[in-house]
Amino acid sequence: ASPKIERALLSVSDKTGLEAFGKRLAELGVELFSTGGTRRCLEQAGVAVRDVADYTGYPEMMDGRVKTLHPRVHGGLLGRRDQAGDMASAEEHGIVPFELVVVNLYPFEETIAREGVTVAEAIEQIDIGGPSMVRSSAKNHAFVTVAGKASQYDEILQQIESSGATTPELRRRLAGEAFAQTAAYDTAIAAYFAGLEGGEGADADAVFPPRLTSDMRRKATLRYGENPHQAASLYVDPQAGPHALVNAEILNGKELSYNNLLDLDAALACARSLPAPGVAVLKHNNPCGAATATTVGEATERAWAGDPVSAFGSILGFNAEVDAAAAECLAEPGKFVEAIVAPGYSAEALEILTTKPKWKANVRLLQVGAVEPGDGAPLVRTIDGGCLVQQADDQPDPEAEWRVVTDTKPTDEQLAELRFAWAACRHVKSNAIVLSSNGALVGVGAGQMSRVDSVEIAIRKAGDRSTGSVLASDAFFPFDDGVRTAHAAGVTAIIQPGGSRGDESVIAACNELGVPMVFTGRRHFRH
Ligand code: 93A
Repeated sequence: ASPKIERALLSVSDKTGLEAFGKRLAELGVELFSTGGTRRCLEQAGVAVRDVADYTGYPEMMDGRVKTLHPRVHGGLLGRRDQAGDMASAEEHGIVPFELVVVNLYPFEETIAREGVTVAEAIEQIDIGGPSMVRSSAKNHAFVTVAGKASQYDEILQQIESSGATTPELRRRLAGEAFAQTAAYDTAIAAYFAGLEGGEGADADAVFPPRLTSDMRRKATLRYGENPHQAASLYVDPQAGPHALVNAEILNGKELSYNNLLDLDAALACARSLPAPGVAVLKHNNPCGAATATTVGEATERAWAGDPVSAFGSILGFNAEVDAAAAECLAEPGKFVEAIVAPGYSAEALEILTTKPKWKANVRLLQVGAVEPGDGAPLVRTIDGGCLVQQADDQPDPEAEWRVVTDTKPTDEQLAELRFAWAACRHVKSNAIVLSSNGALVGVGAGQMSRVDSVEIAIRKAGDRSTGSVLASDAFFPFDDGVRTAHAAGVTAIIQPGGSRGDESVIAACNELGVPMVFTGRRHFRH
């Protein structure tokens, strides 16, 4: 049976919500014990509370380094109510059991984030007693409820109000959250020490600290992963901004799946790169269409037309509000979309997209409020036994570094088209080739092991539309075969990073064929 909550131990650095919580606990007849600062805060709010020092018989000492590290505290947290031996020891040593423990830790990460903090100051902010209490309580969650933040207070109060105790399910969940918190805390400390050692690790820490050391929280258990036999969850960064995908408002549709989230992420990233109003149509994490136009409706139509067969069941990313014209285009007979992410939807557009019962029941509509430019945040990918971290490839290219390497110069129209193709190309899996015309993708060759295969696929996809199009390649052409194949299909201009040993022969081929070519000097692999 769950023990009645009679005694609580509170020791918090972040005192948000403390007064109201303590007050209510006292009203419910819970006897409160606290460390110095927490006690003063509660007393100022008129809540009766006993000092832990008074209970242990030892004052806080060594500048507070030792406050709660005492058998009377830890015995009261770790003692098992159903073990006669534990209870006898408690009795013998004057130990009282605590049923509720409320602890959050010295703000180590906030401290090291401050400018000019010394190592000594950082070290003083390593909490020892707090994590010890958290871990003792979490281990003994069969009997003890452990909380660490204001957002957990209400649920605990509600349970005490209704039954005088908490449920085993709540105690176990809170224990898991508590261990996750102490683990993240120690990880941040370890990362800080790694940074002090200097060298490469220190540089990476300077680039990545906030997102990587912040503890990701599990937001949802997903139905399954990429396939039904794979278990999966969604974790979110509590520091993610209001316009992040994980914080999107879901206006319609079924639960999001693992693959939906993966594709929505790619669709949003692609939409971020496109000129507004721009629309990206994704399938299996690759754009099969993308367009920019003067209106959202037109951009939608042209993005869909990029590859209408592949677009069935696609995921769309918008960088402008979905309006009635865009919605009407998508809701036409014979079309279906899995999900859309957009800054917003007009009321009419929402109405149109949810009129048909099949759409109403299925289509996931996500609203992110605004599509902001990428911030180069760290991207983490696991590998066997570890993970790789890199900055996201979401920054615009410095166009000042582009060079026209052919005798023939691109016209202004060609240059504008090349710019669009180049913006879309980095969102296609390598080897990536895209063909575009009038601000819309007309052919995409994705994920091939040889570049010339990607060229051929892009041309085949474009069909007649390859005539007059421009081509972008995410990395250099090693040989001139790719550009010759493209020219034969009617491609009129090319953009690529350059930097191959075969550059000379590729440039020579373009000069021979009269095809202007731009080198960007920057590659956009996506593996
Ligand atoms: O310096 S400590 O590592 N030694 C301790 O024994 C100890 N006990 C609690 N830090 C300790 N705490 C921490 O003090 C708690 O984790 C909490 O963050 C803070 C609350 O102190 P106060 O109530 O004085 O504001």
